[in-house]
Amino acid sequence: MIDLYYFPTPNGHKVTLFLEEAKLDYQLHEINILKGDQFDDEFLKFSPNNKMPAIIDQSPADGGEPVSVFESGAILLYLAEKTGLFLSKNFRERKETLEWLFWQMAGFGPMLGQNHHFVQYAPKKIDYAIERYVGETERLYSVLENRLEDRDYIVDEYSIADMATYPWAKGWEAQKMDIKQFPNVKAWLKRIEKRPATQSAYQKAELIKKEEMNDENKKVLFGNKKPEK
Ligand SMILES: N[C@@H](CCC(=O)N[C@@H](CS)C(=O)NCC(=O)O)C(=O)O
Repeated sequence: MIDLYYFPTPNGHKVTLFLEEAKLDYQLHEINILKGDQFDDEFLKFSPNNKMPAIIDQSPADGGEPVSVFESGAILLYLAEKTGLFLSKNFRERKETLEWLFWQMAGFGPMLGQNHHFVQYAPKKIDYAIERYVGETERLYSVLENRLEDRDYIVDEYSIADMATYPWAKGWEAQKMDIKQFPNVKAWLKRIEKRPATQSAYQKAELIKKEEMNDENKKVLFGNKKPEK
């Protein structure tokens, strides 16, 4: 059994995509990042960066004590190694999957995160920041577009690299991307959307109510502060 500490955001979806594909038994625990659950002492014991997702594997491969994992990329890799799924055992394909997983974790995710921040949430519209992050988003979509030329998935077979990238690319409209410029990405998004496990993962997300962002929860999320009681 896997305990998943989760909120329905792109980084959270990465893990439900895996768990649904692998049909692993798991339980969702809501970490409402708009209300400050990420600062709770109990959560910080296994997720010290005060961010979700995190997991606790109650039956780890070595048969020992439960194992906790934080950071979505580390979680995907942990689950792939636990199950033997979605990470090729072929030496070269495995290397490529990890390259693209790290590309998502170090580039695509963080840059698109800044895009979301400056385009949607920043209290002041800062043209320089918007141009910088929308431009970087466009560059990263072009990299993905080239990679998907003549391929169904990032490393041929559906893998943890796709699971990491899809939930972020799904938000292209809010990121000010013109998807017509990226036909390979558009077809790849459709391909993943159609997978039954993707549909179940996003249905799970619906179980958690996510309110519209207001000034109070912006203070929590962007001020790195536990809300005052
Ligand atoms: N690098 C981390 C990023 C996780 C992350 O940014 N999580 C956000 C939601 S998508 C969060 O929990 N934010 C709470 C906060 O910043 O206080 C990962 O991939 O797991």
